[in-house]
Amino acid sequence: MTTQLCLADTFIADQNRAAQGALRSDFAHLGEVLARRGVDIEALVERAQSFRIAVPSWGVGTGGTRFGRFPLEGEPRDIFEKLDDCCTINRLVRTTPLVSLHIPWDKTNDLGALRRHAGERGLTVDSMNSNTFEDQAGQALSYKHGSLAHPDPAVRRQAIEHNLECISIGKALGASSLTVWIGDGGNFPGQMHVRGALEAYLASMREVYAAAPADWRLFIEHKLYEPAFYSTVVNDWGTSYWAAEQLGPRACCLVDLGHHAPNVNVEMIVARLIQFGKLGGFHFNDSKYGDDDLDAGSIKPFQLFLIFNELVDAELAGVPGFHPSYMLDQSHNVTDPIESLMVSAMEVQRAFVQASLVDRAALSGFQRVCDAVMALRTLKAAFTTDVEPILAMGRCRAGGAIDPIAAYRTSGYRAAKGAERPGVRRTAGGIV
Ligand SMILES: [Mn+2]
Repeated sequence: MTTQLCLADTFIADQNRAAQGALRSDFAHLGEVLARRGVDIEALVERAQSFRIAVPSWGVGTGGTRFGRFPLEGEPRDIFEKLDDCCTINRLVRTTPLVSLHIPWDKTNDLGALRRHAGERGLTVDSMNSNTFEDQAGQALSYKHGSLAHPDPAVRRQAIEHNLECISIGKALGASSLTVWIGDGGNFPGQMHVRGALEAYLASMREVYAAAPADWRLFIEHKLYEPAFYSTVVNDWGTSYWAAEQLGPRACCLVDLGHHAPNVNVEMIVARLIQFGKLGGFHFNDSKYGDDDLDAGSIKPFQLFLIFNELVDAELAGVPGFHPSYMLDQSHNVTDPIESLMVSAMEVQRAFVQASLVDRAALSGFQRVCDAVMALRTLKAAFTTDVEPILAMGRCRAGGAIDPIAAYRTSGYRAAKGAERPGVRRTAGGIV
């Protein structure tokens, strides 16, 4: 195994050898099943291989909770080492050549070296993420009571300048979007002037929007609650949509699956944002109660499928301006983050391929005659199809692993990094 760069092609090929016979057999069988449904399995492999999703730089470190943090051996200590881990993920799953960065956590004084480091590992920076939800060492003014929506214009100015710096760093790294999530909100009724805070936020965002390059997009990420528990300034998709409309065509909405009240129909939100031309992208994860940041598909795989049903439907319908960015946003205490990110990338890809299997002509027919039973059965026929041989074949042909988790565990990567990266200092978790 090569630990200097990433996992070697020869190692992955060796790992695949034993599983290749079973995969060929499963793939041939699935091909026959799908052929009876008029579906070409090779077209689905191509679709699976075309799927791209970004991993978050903050996700390769162990996350924390309000109660504590339990570092893992060999955690990356800076953005260069984070990219090494991202490279390992991509080499095994082959769908994650994109990385989202978080400033100031990923700051470096040599952006040229960082861009080269990413390029040498086959990685591209997609979205920059600003951070005005915590204070940094040496920072002049505190974000304790807000940032872009703070009542004090001096704090707002500082938060605007931080976002402008993120854009500037992103330009040097070849990024194409800025994702803004703010922790601004109130914990007590009356603490914050609700309309005034949103006006202040919008005024701040106008400056950020104006500074973003013409070919960039500005993603607005809403969140129902946390860290503020009574109200947040950008609390839901309606507020996000309104702000994006006010800002202009390059501003759009980002949906983090964990940022809604329990039982909210997220696929409806997705469909609405598509229809209104403002769906910018996703932070995929899963949750039972709140912003749990569990691996995608852990709790509600059918919801994930239904979201992709809307996305694939919009893609096939050729909805103008439809090109959402797919990103993961998760960070854990109890798993190896590399394994969790691989699992999530594969689960989101699985939902994409399953949604691609929906017989849309049949579904449309059942919708026209109001046949709810057959409409749902049409969706379930796609959802219950085990597309794993398609995903595995796509990975294998692209040089990735048939079983990425098994290959990763066999590689000894974590233990090797434990030896290479002693003395892990505290790195911030990501709960946004
Ligand atoms: Mn997020």
